[in-house]
Amino acid sequence: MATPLEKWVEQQAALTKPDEIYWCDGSEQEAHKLIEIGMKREKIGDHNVFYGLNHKTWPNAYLHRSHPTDVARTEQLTFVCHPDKDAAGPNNNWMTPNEAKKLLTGLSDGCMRGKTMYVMPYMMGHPESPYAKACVQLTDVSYVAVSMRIMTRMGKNVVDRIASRSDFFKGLHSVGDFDPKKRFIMHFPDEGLVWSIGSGYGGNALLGKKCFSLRIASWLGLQQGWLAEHMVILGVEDPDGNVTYITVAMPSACGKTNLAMLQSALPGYKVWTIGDDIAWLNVGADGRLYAINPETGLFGVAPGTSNKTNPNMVSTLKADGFYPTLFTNAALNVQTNEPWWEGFDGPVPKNLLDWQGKPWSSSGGAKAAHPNSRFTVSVYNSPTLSDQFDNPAGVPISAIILGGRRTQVIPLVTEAFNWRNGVFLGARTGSETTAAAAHQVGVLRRDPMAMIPFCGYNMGDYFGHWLNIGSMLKYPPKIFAVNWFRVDEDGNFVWPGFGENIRVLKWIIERVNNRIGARQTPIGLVPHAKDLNLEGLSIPPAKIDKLLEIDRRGWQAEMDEVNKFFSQFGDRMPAEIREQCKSLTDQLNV
Ligand code: OXD
Ligand code: MN
Repeated sequence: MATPLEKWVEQQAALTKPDEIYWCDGSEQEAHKLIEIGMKREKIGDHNVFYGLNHKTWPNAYLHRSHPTDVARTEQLTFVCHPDKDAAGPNNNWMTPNEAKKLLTGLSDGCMRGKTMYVMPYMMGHPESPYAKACVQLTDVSYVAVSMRIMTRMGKNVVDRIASRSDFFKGLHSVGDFDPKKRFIMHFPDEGLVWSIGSGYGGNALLGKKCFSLRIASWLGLQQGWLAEHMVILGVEDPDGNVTYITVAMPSACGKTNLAMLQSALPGYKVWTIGDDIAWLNVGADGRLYAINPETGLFGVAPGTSNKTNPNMVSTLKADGFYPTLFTNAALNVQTNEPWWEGFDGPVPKNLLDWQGKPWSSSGGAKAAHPNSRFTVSVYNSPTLSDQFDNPAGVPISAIILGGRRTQVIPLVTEAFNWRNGVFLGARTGSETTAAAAHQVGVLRRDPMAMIPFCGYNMGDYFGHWLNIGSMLKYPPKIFAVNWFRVDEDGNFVWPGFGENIRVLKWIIERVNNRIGARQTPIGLVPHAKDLNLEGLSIPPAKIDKLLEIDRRGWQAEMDEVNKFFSQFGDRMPAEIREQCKSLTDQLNV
């Protein structure tokens, strides 16, 4: 008799009508085969799905060019379909589940004709972890199948694990005909289902990532008492060999991957990578907060990545390890057959094809690599991989950092007074937008806990859930905000960032261990300049003071925006957060 999984696959095939159904086993041999298919048979527009790069300098690396209209997450086409609109909240696009399914059924009818349907069984999280989840995604493009093998633990064993159960998480994906008017990424949280059509790009198509591990998982976390967050997980080893585990929430393209693989500018410190994008946070039996990274790969922004900004990432990309490494919408150096992007090491190569495969010249002003061009690479190739990466229990978290990209107002680092004040600190976070999503770049938007595009339910309820998690913790982590992006009057970044960010992490660890004091201000605790190790940096003291000052005028304007943002959530905004907001506003106005 067919299992629920087999029946579900049959039903989706009856709708989408592929020529062939292929069950992935997740093996390396299979990845070779799928890449061959992508290089020879499957096409997107005029290009083959994969193009082989120079394997002497970039072992196992392939270039993928996406459809030119399909280069970033499309938040405006992403819906969370709870039966009740208020459950989705003003932070999500919403349709009733019935309406959404009717629309998608029409668009999906026959969408895989002439193609292969790949069936991908995968785990999010280590299979032995009590927090891991069994999932199955269907897709009609080899790029997504190969990417999912890098990003998740894909394998036949997941089918055995699901066996006759029907509570596995389901993802139906088709690139359709790439028509942006027929592109939708729909979530059905109560059914554990994601249905995505019309896009082959990252977060729209690799459904284990944003769709499942954040939007659906955040909803599961609300029901079950845990958190799914847009966070890096890292271990900072001090010169005595003690490792402190920290999570860091930042919006897309704000340097999370660089932070996760930071090469310390301070001698004796070392950063160990556990994750660069997603953390699932659970309350442990000992009353501490434990984090696992449900993913196994890094889907990072290529532009700006170099031996100067992130040497560990360059080593990861060039490692001859877990197969393969993919570049999406990078430029191509025709002479050497190597990928290239703005901000990479060395001079700009002479003969470049741009991200669409057309000859490129700097005189046109357009970038050669797409600003949101990406790499997809296994975390197992990273020289900084933590020995705790595969620990099914996760790592105990001592500090949570909630940050954003802010050229003005927000200090370099602020510590919340306690967990509940930390929830307010996260809730009031804003960030200037980047190319990771299809919208205008550089506009300030509120982005609480960097979750505005990813929270699968009403964000008012989300703040309440954070407060509840705090009550469940005997040893809550300390909560901080950071901002690496302040600029001076000439528009230059004041803080050097990258490997120098260890100086801020060091201050945070010292605060966690109650080794140093801090200055109390209405917005939180900020460092005494003397407690920041600035040895070897040439930033004038006046500029450091500026990074640590409380700009009262700026904060008053900030709180006006925060009040406006919070008011959208009406009564779903916890009274306690509203009160903290009022109290801070009053203090700033005296
Ligand atoms: C990502 C994103 O791809 O946040 O991680 O956009
Ligand atoms: Mn992300």
